[in-house]
Amino acid sequence: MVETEKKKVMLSGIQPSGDLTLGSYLGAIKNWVERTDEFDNYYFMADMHSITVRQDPAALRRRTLEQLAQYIACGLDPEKNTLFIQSHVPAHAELGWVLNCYTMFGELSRMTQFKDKSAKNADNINGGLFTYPALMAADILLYQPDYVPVGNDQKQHVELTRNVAERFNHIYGDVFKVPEPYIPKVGARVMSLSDPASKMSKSDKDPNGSIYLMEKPEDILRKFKRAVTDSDTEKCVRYAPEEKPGVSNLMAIYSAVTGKTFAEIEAEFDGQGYGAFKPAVGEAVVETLRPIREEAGRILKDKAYLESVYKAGAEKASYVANKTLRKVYKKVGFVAR
Ligand code: ATP
Ligand code: LTN
Repeated sequence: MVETEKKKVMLSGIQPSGDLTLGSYLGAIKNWVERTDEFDNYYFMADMHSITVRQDPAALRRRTLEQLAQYIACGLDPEKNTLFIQSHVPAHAELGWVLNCYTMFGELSRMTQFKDKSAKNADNINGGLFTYPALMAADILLYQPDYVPVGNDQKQHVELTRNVAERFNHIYGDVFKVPEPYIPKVGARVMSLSDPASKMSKSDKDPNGSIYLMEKPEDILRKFKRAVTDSDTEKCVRYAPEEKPGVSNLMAIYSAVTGKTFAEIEAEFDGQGYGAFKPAVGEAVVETLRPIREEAGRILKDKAYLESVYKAGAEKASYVANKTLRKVYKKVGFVAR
């Protein structure tokens, strides 16, 4: 017990806005799993964030539970990681409101995700989409984490969180720990199979670009066979992200799932064209995802187990979050309940 208290705190979340992809796994969840014992961990389904874009209610509920089952199937042990659903911990909404009042209109206007998402959803540029980073700051600051592992696209939100925390601390004293973003190595950026210039993403309109964790092996193999490679003349398997982004992305995926280095991969496919390489990557990915898909399927059928995990997670998370919230309420001048 004493030992866990000394561990540094790590926290992150993913929106259940689409089915998790190979990118979510290699870029985020796999790293979380590897750091389980080193940190005191909080990982959540950011369902409150996902309604900033219109969702089908039944699909949102299904994806939230599937995401939890997939977290566990990927190796996140609920005994060692606090896994919870954001909307089950009311302190997120409560601190979110307070932090809205300490986040500037100008700061929010500069967020690139807001600009991107408002361009994509021109008919629904709602207040939540605009103030989303204040809720994200609350998600983070409630747990006083040391590190927040996120992809590059979320770095700006973590910087904003730091600014809000510093502003608040400057007025009221040391209330929040100012967290560091924890950005994975460049190699962890998995690109779309149909467009190697853009990130593999769970809300991509083109289903051929993304590999989903729950996808059938034959579909995975088909997508890898059809993956865009490069139109250079040499047609050999060589790691060169600038010149050969398609092949380099496939090499990065192959390396991540087999543990082989780029030199080993180049040697393995020396003298062979892309025709041998692409199915080999597909097979390796199928074998990596097979146990995850099977385990997630089993967990999903056990509704009582899933419920026990998210209830225990919400309870543990609420305990920690409410401590911070009480401090904040007192500092800003609310009368104690
Ligand atoms: P959306 O399409 O809904 O915006 P997304 O698929 O781009 O979502 P996020 O939910 O923004 O993914 O990402 C959750 C976390 O997963 C990020 O912090 C990021 O680290 C990681 N991640 C997602 N996609 C990739 C990818 N293709 N490569 C590496 N990491 C990724
Ligand atoms: N905004 C993030 C998801 C997210 C998050 C967080 C990540 C919501 N709250 C707190 C880290 C910490 C996204 O869209 N990927």
